[in-house]
Amino acid sequence: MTEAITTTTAGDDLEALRRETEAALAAATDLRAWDAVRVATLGRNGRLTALLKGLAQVPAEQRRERGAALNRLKAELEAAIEARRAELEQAALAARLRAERLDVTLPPRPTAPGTAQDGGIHPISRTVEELTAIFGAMGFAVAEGPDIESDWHNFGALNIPEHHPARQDHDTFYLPPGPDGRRPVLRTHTSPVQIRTMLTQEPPIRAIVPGRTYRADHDATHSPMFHQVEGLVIDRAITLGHLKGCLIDFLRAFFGIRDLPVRFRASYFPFTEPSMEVDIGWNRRTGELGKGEDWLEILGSGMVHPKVLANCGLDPRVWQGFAFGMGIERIAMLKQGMTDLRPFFESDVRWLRHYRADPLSPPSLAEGV
Ligand code: 2NL
Repeated sequence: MTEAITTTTAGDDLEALRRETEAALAAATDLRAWDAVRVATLGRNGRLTALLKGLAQVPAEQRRERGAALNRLKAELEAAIEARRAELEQAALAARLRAERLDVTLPPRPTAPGTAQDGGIHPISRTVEELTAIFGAMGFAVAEGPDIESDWHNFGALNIPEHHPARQDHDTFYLPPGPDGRRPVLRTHTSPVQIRTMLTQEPPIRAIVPGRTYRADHDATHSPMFHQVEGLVIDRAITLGHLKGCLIDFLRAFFGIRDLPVRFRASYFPFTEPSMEVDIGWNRRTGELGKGEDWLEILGSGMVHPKVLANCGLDPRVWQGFAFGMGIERIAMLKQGMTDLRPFFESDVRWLRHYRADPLSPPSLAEGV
């Protein structure tokens, strides 16, 4: 071999090395095989390395030309080897991406209850899902808004003036004054979201607003952070009859009692006129809903006050509607037979395991929520 090199000037051996190396590279279909070709060519004992070492034995008059040819070949082979590496790495990556492909849209596999990895839906979230399913079927859309509100959105627009006793009743959390000198509040009800909805959307409006609300109050039935859902319907000819039908249907669907007794009782709210509190039939002694002689207050409602409509830029001679509000913890507790509100926010896993809902079984009206 060395003999052949030293006696060749035409470079046939270099041409052969090029062809053979290129063929070996093409035949190398993985990085291991590729590396073997690289070592066999450019390695310490590689064929090209041997040719370069042999240059010393080449007669002086041929050495210059052969040296240049060898250097050209070296550059070409290095480039070919590098190009093949890139190709194989690309192919390996593509194969790996194909093999490790994961469909993140597949539903999770059901796991045995009580196993470490199983999760559940918090009863507040579940109740919101149920409410949304029921009102959604009646054509209501969900609206959301900020937890930190201006005094005007939380009180003023709702016809609750500066020194109205309702402000004291709300046990409001105030924040430090903003640049305008006014103190923002943590919303004491979700009504400011309905104010924002009326300010930004053209009627007809059918919205429900589930969300967090805040009042400085803490005992077995009050938490400083709790949840409400309010509803709002605005159109040209909405009446108290619509309010009653809507709420009776909702309460019967939510509690799953087809003939649940529902009573409307005159009341007062600054933002509705007339206003009505809504009671459902139950047995005070056993706590059973739908049976017995007793009444349990469950929510507040009324026809939106003309001043509230006007505050939101709606002409009360054209538009009217109804609104209602209820506490989510309260209706969840009644449905589940819970007696204390505090565990909702204490994150005790034993309580959560007991009251959680199955994430694979969302509420549906067909089965009864
Ligand atoms: C209750 C009573 C109620 C409303 C909330 C409302 C909102 C607007 C205008 C008029 Cl923007 N009314 N909301 C109306 C009546 C009652 O809630 O006891 N909630 C727990």
